Amino acid sequence: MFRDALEQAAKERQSRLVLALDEPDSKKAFSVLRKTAKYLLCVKLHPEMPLIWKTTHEKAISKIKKHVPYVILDAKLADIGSSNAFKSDYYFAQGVDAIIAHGFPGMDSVKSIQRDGKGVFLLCAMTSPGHLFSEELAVKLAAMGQQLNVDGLVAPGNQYELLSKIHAAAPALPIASPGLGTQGGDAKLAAQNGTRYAIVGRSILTAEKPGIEARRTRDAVNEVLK
Ligand code: O7M
Repeated sequence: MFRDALEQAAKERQSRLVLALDEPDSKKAFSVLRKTAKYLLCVKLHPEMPLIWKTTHEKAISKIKKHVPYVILDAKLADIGSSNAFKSDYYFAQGVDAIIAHGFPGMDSVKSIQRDGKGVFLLCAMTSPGHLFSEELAVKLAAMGQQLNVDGLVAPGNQYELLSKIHAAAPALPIASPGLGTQGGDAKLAAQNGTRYAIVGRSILTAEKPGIEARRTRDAVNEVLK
């Protein structure tokens, strides 16, 4: 399963840090990637980013994979099964290794993204203020992820109580958490509450020394999850 491959890579690279490559200037994006790659596990990419960089998904993904082993696509798919299926067919064919999906359209919609050797992460709650994911819904989504045996969950690294409830509802599934740094979450506290992979964008992308910031975040998670 992709889940096992990711965990293996985390051990080999001694990093559980996922860089959110949310930088519209491609030169700057790849400069940060080069400076931080040795501290990273992999990259999370928004599907629009290759278009913003005026390139193709295939080219952008293969360029990223010269630096890190995996690209997780933050597509947040939330459609009916047949539409989720053709979207994920397309993205996997471009070299994406895993796709992030919403669960609220139901189990069949998520199932239609699952492929042998490819990953699916199920989003259980969001980091944004005023989000509408109640604790009840978040826990239900986590249980759905466990039932579907997805590769992991996405849960907010800036809401520790909710994060730990999501972790308790699906203890077998690794959690990837955004919401760290710029959005207020602390990587070490998140790891203590169930985060296994830290997703970080702006606090690294805008740092004067991105490598130092990446190393600091990587070390904070590793302190808890050695
Ligand atoms: O570290 P930041 O705040 O600059 O970036 C966080 C990244 O995580 C950014 O790419 C967001 O789109 C994404 N994200 C959230 O910030 N909050 C969420 O609840 C969910 C995500 C996400 O990755 O969803 C899969």
